[in-house]
Amino acid sequence: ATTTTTEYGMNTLNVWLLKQEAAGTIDSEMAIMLSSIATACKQISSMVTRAAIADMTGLAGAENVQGEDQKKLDVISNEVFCNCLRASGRTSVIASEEEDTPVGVEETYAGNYICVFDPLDGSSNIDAGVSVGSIFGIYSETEQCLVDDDDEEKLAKCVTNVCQPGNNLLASGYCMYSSSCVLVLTVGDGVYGFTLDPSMGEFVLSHNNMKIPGTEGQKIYSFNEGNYAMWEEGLQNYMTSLKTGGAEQGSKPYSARYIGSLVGDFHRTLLYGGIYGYPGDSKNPNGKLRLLYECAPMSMIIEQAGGKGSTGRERILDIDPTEVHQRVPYFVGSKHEIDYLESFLK
Ligand code: P6P
Repeated sequence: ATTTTTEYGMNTLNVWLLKQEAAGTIDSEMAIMLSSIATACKQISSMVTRAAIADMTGLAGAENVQGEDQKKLDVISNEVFCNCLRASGRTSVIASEEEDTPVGVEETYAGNYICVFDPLDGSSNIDAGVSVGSIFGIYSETEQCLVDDDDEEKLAKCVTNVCQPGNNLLASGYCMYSSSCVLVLTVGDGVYGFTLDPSMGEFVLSHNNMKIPGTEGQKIYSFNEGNYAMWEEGLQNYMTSLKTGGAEQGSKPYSARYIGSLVGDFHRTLLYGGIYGYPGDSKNPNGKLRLLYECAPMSMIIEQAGGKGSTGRERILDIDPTEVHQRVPYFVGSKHEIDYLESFLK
């Protein structure tokens, strides 16, 4: 008799990483980085799930560099990510949404990767139990940034020099903390999803070689339409066409789905198709989302899954950052949806 295991059931993240290393897709250094990030995500998942019980909801009483009120879990999630990356011994510099400037890892633990991340995106949803997520990107340290780690400005400049997504973003991913905890990542060879099995504390392969649906996908648009009045005219015309074009052409009109949490809205778009957007507007011409640790990593994933990530006028992965927390208008989703959107913004 032969034992049968489901194709995914026993493919834990660590087994998957060892297989990728054996196949030469990644080296052991990257395997250690991703395993360390997965450990951070497991810890954050546990804290998010128990937030209301462990008095982890509410404000931390401080603001981040973005001028946003930090939630308790923002601060703690950031510490968890930083600690796991330091312990990996493979990280040289950390750039986080929750850190004013990039942070060098002490020499003894330093490695050759720069890791950028938003440790807990969408945390304004935490108190309501709505899905939130962590987003990360891993760049190879092509310059010795650590030599400047006592000069904040030089270190930040080195990070933006190194973190050019189009040619130096080696891996990216997100972990969604929702009805299930799903870690989705790419190392440049397809997109893979791992669902946390709390009964054994392991991420297990659940979404093999993910591809975003094309025209066969669901007609879903995901925007905060509360900002409609501040949008440029081309975008307003685009939005109107989604709401009326379908009916006029006799086809099913679009559905609006907006969680207000990038990771949740992105994950649904990746699985079902459609478009998510956080446009610039008359108040914030560059929108709200950050290039380095939100739009670039998410755009690497969507392109590896056959979709597109755009500012509406430019491919996200063609943009070289000029400062760590810079914002860009962001549209992401099925290729035909982004192409249609861009046709209104010419
Ligand atoms: P708004 C969360 O704060 C976030 O950065 C993204 O996760 C989310 O998509 C967006 O902002 C929501 O912003 O202005 O619609 O509340």
